[in-house]
Amino acid sequence: MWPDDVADRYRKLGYWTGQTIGTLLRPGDDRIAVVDGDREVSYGRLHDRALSLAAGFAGLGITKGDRVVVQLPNLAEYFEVIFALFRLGALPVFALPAHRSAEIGYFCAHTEAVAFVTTDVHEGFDHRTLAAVAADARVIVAGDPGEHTALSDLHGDPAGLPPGPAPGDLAFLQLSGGSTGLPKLIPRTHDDYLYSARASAEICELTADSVYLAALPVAHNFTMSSPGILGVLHAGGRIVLARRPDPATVLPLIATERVTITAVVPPLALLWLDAVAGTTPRLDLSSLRVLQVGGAKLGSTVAARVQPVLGCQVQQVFGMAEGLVNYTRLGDPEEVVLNTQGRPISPDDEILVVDDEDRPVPPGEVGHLLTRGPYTIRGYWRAEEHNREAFTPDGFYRTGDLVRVRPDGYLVVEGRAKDQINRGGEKIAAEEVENHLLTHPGVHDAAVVAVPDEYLGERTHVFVVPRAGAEPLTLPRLRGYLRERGLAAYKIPDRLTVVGAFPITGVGKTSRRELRAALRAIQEG
Ligand code: OOB
Repeated sequence: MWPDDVADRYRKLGYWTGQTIGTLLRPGDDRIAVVDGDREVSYGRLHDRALSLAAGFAGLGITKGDRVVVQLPNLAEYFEVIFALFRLGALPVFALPAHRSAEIGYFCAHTEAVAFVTTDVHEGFDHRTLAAVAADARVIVAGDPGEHTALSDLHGDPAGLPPGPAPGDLAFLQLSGGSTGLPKLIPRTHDDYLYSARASAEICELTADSVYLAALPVAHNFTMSSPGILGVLHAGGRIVLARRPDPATVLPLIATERVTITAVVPPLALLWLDAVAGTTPRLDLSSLRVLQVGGAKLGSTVAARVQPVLGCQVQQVFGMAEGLVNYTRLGDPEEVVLNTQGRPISPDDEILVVDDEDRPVPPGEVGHLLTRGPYTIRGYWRAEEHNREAFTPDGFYRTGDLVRVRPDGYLVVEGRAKDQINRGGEKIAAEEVENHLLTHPGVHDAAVVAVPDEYLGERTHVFVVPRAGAEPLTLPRLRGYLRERGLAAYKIPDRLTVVGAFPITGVGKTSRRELRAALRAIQEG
């Protein structure tokens, strides 16, 4: 957490307003907050439902500080669940719908979760089967609960609810994209997170007339607060939920719900653009004012197609769940919007661009991005050892991104120094996948690297050294193996090369980082 003097300064500067996220709900307000298919939930009803669910959770013994793993797709229930937990001061741990037993099992165990809230069946997968790895967590299901607790049965009388959390308290744990063997958890407070959502809503010019389409998973930081669902609730606008982000689902929703702003990752932008360009007669997408694109680098050619094809502005968003978010601004010249990843939210976001020895590079040159500020964490949750590497002694977060800062203060992302694959915005930690591969009886050694991909930006390529005498390793077999281990589908390697040995790097050392770099170099020819 922030040193006291720094926290005082953020309060004095008005960034931290001393409110909790729950204050975004508006009792008695009949305007629609959330649209989920034919269900419409008003601000007032959401407030009431969140309180009655908080009472239900409290009845199960869930209390302040408890962790609750939440894995819900874009459903109206998501809102009552998170606001109920916020009210209690219990901490949601935000899993993604794509996570499977490997991830959910780890989140439940690592956070010692008291409950796991999920759905019945989504995209053909029965999430109730994950109960097997939920350890001691009570399993609560939105939809058909099977043998578990039905979310809908939990609502109770909120009269005797205990006092809620303080604004400086933790609000939830968000997942890090990660570059380590096990995913790290990001502790965000009410004060810091509300600031980023509120400031983002201003930057994106949200008003009570804004209609935000949540196409990406609601629990991701982009959808949650950049400006996302919390930014919209702050502005008093309306959130429309898309169950999945494919053009056939989202384009009709944009037309019928008169959506004004939405957020996508670059491959989705491309998919939507191609779908709209190929559609006759065209749907009426005239309500759309802003298409936000982030999570991975957007090519300027794709960016340039947004205005002519969709008839709206493109906004580049370069953010991270650890904090710092950069936006191009709505009135920015085309050159800026097409070629940069934006500038920070806050005048008090501190940006350092340094070389390998943490020395500042000359202005305008590429280097490692370090950052500190009023909504960037000072450490991962319960990860003291890793924090010593991931943060500088004076509290800067090492983003792992390589950037340059233009004279106008806008950032351009030039690459990455972390051992991560950014597969169309979905982050994969090389080491995490390698560790799973190393448990395979036929695998002696494994290295996972990113390879460039026209559509996704990057895909995963795994190099494997087989164990002598083992059955031949094939991509389908390894993929099947990883799926059986319960790894999320997006982490399962796209390509495989079996090699006799790994190249010895220049210094004769085989650090995994150098090995990955060497393999990537071979791969790229
Ligand atoms: C967002 O958050 P995360 O935590 O899933 O991933 C953060 C990482 C960044 O460190 C960077 O490596 C990459 O994703 N990234 C981008 C980018 N936006 C994110 N790289 C290049 N260009 C961009 N525009 O991805 C996230 C969080 C909040 C808002 C938007 C994205």
